[in-house]
Amino acid sequence: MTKTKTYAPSEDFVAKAHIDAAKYEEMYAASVENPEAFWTEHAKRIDWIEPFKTVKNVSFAHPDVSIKWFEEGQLNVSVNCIDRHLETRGDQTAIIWEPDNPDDEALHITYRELHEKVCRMANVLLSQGIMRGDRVVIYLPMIPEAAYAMLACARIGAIHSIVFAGFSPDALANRINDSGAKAVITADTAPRGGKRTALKSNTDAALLHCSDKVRCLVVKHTGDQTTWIDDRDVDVKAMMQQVGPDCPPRPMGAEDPLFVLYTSGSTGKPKGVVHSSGGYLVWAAMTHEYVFDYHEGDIYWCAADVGWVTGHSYIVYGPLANGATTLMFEGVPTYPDASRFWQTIEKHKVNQFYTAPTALRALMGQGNDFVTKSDLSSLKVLGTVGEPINPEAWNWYNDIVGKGNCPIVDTWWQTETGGHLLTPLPGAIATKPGSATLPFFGVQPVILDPQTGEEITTNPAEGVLCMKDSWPGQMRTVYGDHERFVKTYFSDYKGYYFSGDGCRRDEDGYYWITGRVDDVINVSGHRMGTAEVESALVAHAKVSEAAVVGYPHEVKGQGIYCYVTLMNGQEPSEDLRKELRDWVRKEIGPIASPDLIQWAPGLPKTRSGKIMRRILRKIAENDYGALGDTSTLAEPAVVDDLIENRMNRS
Ligand code: 6R9
Repeated sequence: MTKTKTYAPSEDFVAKAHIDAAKYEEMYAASVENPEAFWTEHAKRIDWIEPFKTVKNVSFAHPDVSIKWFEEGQLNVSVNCIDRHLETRGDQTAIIWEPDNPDDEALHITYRELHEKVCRMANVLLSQGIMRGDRVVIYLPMIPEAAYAMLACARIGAIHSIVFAGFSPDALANRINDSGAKAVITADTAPRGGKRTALKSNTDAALLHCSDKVRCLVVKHTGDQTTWIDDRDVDVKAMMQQVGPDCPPRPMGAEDPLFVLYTSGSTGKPKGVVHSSGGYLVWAAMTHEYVFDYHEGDIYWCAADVGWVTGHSYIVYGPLANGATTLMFEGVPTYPDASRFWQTIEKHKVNQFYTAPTALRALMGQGNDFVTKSDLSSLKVLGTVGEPINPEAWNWYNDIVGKGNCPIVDTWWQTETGGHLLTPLPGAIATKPGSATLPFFGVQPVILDPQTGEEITTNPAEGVLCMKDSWPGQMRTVYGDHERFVKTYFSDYKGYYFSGDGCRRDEDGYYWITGRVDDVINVSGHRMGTAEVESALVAHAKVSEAAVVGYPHEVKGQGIYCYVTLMNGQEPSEDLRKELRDWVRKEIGPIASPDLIQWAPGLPKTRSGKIMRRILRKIAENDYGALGDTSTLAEPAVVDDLIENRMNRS
């Protein structure tokens, strides 16, 4: 095997970096040998109202999983992200907001302004009867009010649950109901790539399926006309002017939930991932500083959406806890044209830039001129997240965007982990294209043999990726269903946290994620349960059965491949294909839109009636020569038909 090329940071970079190779070794050893001492020290990076006494109180033992960090400690997350910076950097920009249309004016919101906006928003929530522990659903586009709303909840101890603005009314209603939210905060309409999404009317449609007690708080962002229900809807901006500019922060326990974020799993119903206040904030802030090598005065941009965990940890909580200037981008990478990212970096002199491989692949296909016409000399560190990055995209990012001068941090983590777990530290760890390299402080990854569940301790190794012990940013439970938490993450491999990802460790101990080992697919860096798409399809009157798998897709990483069996008497047609595609978009949202729909007179099943997904995956991958063991198939002829009519012939 040829050895992969490694890329070491320049001497100049290392000299200025927070952490160099020796420091990484030393700190990593300390973090796993004596976690109590290590975290006592590093938890000091946030301000505590009451100190904690117990650093770590964790059991991964099935079935009594319990995860607690910094118990007895009290803090307020919004104070850590705002108030404590006022004295030293009240006039520094906290948030740069770059609107969808580059001709519209960007906003520079200082920490002092942020304080006032968040206090006013918190007072609006209080005026609506929202109290400590209540859930508030946020269904907002990438506008500053999304950050105000998150921090306002944190200020009064309410638990926010953000629903990505691309989700459908049904998906929104399910999340409002599952979390038992008292209010939803939305906007009139949302511009994105020059088009508008009707968020308020989506919310109206969702609320038809929710308790009529749910309040609807509307940010009038574009001023577009919407319906208005007088005794339910609240004009947030108008109300913010009426309430006071100050709101005392509520001291919260370290283990009090900060937010719930729904994410896809291998069953049809998304799980509400619950994150803590203390441990989560320590983790988000510390990883943000070290992984991006963030220094005082830097301009930092994470181009994710606040609807995903990346936006929570690395647009809002991590950067603001560190007193950073964080850029919030309302638009898309290809509007008005494919130079938008690079023009925005030039315009705001961005130092650290963080995006997903799918965006890089899409932009790479547009040619280099869009990049080279922009002045990117401010860049110091480039990051990726969300899916494995293919070496072509990595090299393009490194050579064309970073001009070979910017370390690339390929950060592996999950909604469940709260922040980065496997990642290079840019001044410390030489990178290899496609590898998330080594564990962050306190993280103890193991590779288990999927059959025996035994740890593989030698290199190279391949198997499933688990964690041996907890880290402060770990999720604590599934909202309202601790049993599901235990079953999903701690029952297949007892005593470990199971990530759901396959992984390889090379001879240098570097980790290479190979993708999900469960029925979760990764479409443009977004997690999608195949079961969710299946249940949407079978909810259509003309569909009798459906099976959904992923297949390799040049830009999206994975595409959505659907096998559909129609009800008796229904004829397949192009129109029906379109109808089903639109149906899934309506049921879940555009991100779940099927790429390929194959009509399947029958699905390959075992004699006990289980769909043999392994076979369906192979056919979708156009790799039908190697179907493996088909001896348990009830009706082998079904497979021949599927192969003959396969949709992906590339
Ligand atoms: C942060 C986020 C988590 C899943 C995860 C894995 C994939 C994320 C990755 C990566 C390879 C990386 N993933 N980062 N795979 N390399 N650097 O994306 O959270 O939406 O919960 O997805 O994404 O499969 O298990 P989430």
